[in-house]
Amino acid sequence: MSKPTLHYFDVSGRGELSKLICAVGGIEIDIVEYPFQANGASVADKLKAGKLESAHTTAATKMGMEGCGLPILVHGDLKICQSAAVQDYFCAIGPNYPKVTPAQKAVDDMFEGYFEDIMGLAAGVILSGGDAANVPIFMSKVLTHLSKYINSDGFVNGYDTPSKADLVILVLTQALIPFGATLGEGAEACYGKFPEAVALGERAAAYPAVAEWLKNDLCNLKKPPKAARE
Ligand SMILES: N[C@@H](CCC(=O)N[C@@H](CS)C(=O)NCC(=O)O)C(=O)O
Repeated sequence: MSKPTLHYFDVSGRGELSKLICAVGGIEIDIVEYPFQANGASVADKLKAGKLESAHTTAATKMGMEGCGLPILVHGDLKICQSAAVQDYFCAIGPNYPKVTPAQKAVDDMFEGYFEDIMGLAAGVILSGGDAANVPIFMSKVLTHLSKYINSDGFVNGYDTPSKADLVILVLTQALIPFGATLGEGAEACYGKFPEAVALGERAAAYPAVAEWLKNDLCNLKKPPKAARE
């Protein structure tokens, strides 16, 4: 079968976690990038703003995925959207991804669920005029809870290899869009309260396959949208 193709914007957002999972799992993917353009973060905001005509909506329609947000994954006959579905598919097919038990997967999924919650909040600040003051409050709430599952060394599920939980923490503590950008000058104070989470993000970033990915031109973890790059 041909390589999976991941369609996403030219920012970290919801796409980077899938790319990190592929790096850990040893999956080669093709990536198609679109200029970061959206008419809101929540379903309510998108419905209020009305239909968006853009490169990604046109491409989605051409793929038979009209009205679907990104990421979109195409692999052979499989064509899906929804980031959690895409992420889990990559976890399942990656030969090097840790073989997590149901309990370990449940922990991973909990991290992923919080990631989606705070993604919606922080993206809403960038896209729909949401209140940036809420981001450090909710980031602190999320990291307070997730830190209970973080050890002072190693990865959350106890493998030598990071799984979804560790990669979520890497993105939560290091991504520019939407977290660094919305925390702004308050980022240091916010993350400073969670040294174990920050250290886990750094451990995950230092894992060889991840470290290699972070050097890839298509890694957007710390980059602004292409239009804003020099
Ligand atoms: N619940 C969906 C949300 C998808 C979503 O809203 N994606 C954003 C980018 S992160 C998007 O494509 N926005 C533009 C649009 O919906 O056209 C998921 O987890 O994938």
